[in-house]
Amino acid sequence: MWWIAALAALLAAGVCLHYAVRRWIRRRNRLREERYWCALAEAMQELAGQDSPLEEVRAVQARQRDLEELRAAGSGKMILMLLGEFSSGKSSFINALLGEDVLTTKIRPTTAAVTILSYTEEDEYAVIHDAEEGRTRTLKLDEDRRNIQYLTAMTKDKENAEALQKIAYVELFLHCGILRDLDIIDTPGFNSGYEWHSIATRKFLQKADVVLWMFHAAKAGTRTEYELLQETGTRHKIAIVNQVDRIPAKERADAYAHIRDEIPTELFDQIFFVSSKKPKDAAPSEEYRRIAEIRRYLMTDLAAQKERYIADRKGGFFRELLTAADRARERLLAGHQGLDAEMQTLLQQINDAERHRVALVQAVEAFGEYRQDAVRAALNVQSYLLPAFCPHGVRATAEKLGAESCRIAQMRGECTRMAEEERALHTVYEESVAAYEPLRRAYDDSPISNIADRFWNAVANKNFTEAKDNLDRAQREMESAERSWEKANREYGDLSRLLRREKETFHAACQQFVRTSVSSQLARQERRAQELQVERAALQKVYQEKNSAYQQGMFFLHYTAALADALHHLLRIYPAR
Ligand SMILES: Nc1nc2c(ncn2[C@@H]2O[C@H](COP(=O)(O)OP(=O)(O)OP(=O)(O)O)[C@@H](O)[C@H]2O)c(=O)[nH]1
Ligand SMILES: [Mg+2]
Repeated sequence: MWWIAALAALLAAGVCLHYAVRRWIRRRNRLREERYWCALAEAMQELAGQDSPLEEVRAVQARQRDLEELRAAGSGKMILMLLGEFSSGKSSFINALLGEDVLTTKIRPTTAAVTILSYTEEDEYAVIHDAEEGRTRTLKLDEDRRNIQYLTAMTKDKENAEALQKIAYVELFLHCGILRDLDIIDTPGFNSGYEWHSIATRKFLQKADVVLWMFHAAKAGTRTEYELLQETGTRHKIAIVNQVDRIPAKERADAYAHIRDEIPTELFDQIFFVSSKKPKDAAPSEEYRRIAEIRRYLMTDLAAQKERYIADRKGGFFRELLTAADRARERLLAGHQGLDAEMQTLLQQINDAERHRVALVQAVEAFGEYRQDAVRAALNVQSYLLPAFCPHGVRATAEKLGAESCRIAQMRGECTRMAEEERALHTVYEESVAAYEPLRRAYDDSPISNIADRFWNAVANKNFTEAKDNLDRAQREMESAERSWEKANREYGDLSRLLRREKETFHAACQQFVRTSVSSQLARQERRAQELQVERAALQKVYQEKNSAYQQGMFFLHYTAALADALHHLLRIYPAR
């Protein structure tokens, strides 16, 4: 027997271990999930905080709201939403589900605001969400919950009707046990004649895990807003045919078959025939008791399915978001490479423009110096031109004649003095002989030395007449030389004036050259340098724009990478189906 006990103990230990391991895995997954959800939410928030010109990035940003809703859905209870025509019995069904008359039910359109029923341990209260500016008010509920009626149901009171119109939705926090595991949303009926009811209903459709579509047994074939079912993200859709107690008992089987034909059963996962009205004096009918069955079904089977629904939804959502993030990353990377190349080109252009500009500025400065040099050089040219303009022979002759003229003038004075002393020549003979040598030397180079020689020969021969003749000839020669000198001097003066004029003309031409040709060239270069500076500034502006787009791209790349990383981890926990 001992081995049976040992086997049982082993089995029990194995089961315990199995559950312990499962618990540990779940706990670890929960912790990991929490970590990656945080990383995901943070990356999403960063991404959503910046405008992007890229459609792919905007597609990722657009999923932020879905992400928040899914996160909230993951942590919350199962959400049950009731939809259907007005007076089909939605509020009555909820009351039957709760086992208490909480909501107002009337024969005419009644529910006036989307009403969310949730659980509270504390005193019961209502939170009213106003349509305008998203304001909320909290209101404690009366003992008998009478004020629920004024918050959610239409009355004949016009003032109250107007006040109700300003309410977006109402949350009721109640003590009802079923609400521990389930949030229930009651909605105003379709075709109540109030457009805002449909608008409010649509808002909450995405949140519901299960939709109960309420049909009035007597009007089940009425055309209704089935297209709403397409709008919902709900996993489970149940058709409830209510008020079957209105059909005589013996006709019910036929009526059910007829109703099944009338309503599009393919749109629903299940169909239930119920009565939400508890008979006052008789025992609860089978159809009324069916509501308790539905409650059990909701609380057990569907609640168990909910985790799977949410896991599927998460997996699907993560996969979609990852695809969107990958697309955005691809686009960003492509743009990034393009921008990188553009920026390199721009940088090259900016540097080229700057190099070109600096070169021009240096050239202009150098040219400024060169200009002065050029003027100086141009003016210096005159000193070279002057001798070029002056025929060498004329000048040399003129200079020589000038020198001769001086010497002849001296000789002439000497000869005059000698002629005056003619009579006493014999007494001055000795002196004349003494004077002969220096005079002869002086006249050696002179063209009139022959005359002088002859003069001195005549003096030596005491032939004073011949000496006188020679002296006269010498004088004539000197006069002729003087005339030649004057002529040469005049020519030289004319030449000088001509040169001066040439010099002035040349100087003016130089100035003109500097003013027009050089200056305009310099001005052109200066202008081009300024243009280059403007071009460079424009290029720099474009570069800055590109750079900020590049930085923004880097920012998006960083956060889409963080997003993808978190999504990869989350997809390991919630594999997409
Ligand atoms: N006989 C019978 N009457 C019902 C049943 N369910 C609801 N009623 C009545 O039908 C009327 C409308 O019920 P409600 O619960 O207010 O209907 P509703 O769908 O919430 O209507 P709205 O809020 O206007 O959209 C009320 O007078 C209810 O008493 C039912 O199963 N049998
Ligand atoms: Mg109602």
